Amino acid sequence: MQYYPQHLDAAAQTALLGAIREIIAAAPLYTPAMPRSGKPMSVRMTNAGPLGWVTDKEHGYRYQATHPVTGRPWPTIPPLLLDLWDGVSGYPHPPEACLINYYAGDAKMGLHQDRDEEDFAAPVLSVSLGDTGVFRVGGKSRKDPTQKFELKSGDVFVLDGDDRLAFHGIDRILPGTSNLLPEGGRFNLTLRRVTSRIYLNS
Ligand code: MD3
Ligand code: FE
Repeated sequence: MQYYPQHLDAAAQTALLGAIREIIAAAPLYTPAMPRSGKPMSVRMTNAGPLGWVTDKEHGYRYQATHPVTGRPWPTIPPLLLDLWDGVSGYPHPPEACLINYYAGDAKMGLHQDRDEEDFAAPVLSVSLGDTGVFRVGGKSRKDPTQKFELKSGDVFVLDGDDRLAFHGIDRILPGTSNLLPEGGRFNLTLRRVTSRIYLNS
């Protein structure tokens, strides 16, 4: 994996936050639920792009073209993020999904693999904004030892190769570690390819 600490400066973070606020105005954060149990996740989510990652009790983890609550198509991915993908992903086709996770003070995300995409050859690009997140990453088996990292506002991560299927999660966020969000908390954006099909002219 490639770690770009503080890749986005304060001005770029503010610009990106503005773009996220616009996405949320059109596609509000909603509370996803775990497959089968229906247990609500503590992280709230929305998406931008042709496809978005969603989960609910009835249909579980999946990508779909519309917001599960409003039924509308997701807003487009901001140009700033498409440029970032072009600059650091090393992948010659644009992302199809931008998942926006919002962690309020007490939110966390358990250890998991990202395997709802068809194409594991494409990297996943992550951008952190706001309060620091305590990130845990291990190996391709749940039993592998894990390492902790602090993901700070402006940090960019590119997960590719073997790391693409590593178990990972967010143990907790550290409230009061950033002034970017007046309401506190942390945004994480992940850019992904979902399908293994490449369309011309896109
Ligand atoms: C390591 N999000 O949305 S991003 C997720 O901070 C997710 O919100 C976390 O895990 C967050 O699925 C972590 C960093 C990240 C993303 C994808 C990975 C780390 C990864 C894929 C493989 C290994
Ligand atoms: Fe993940």
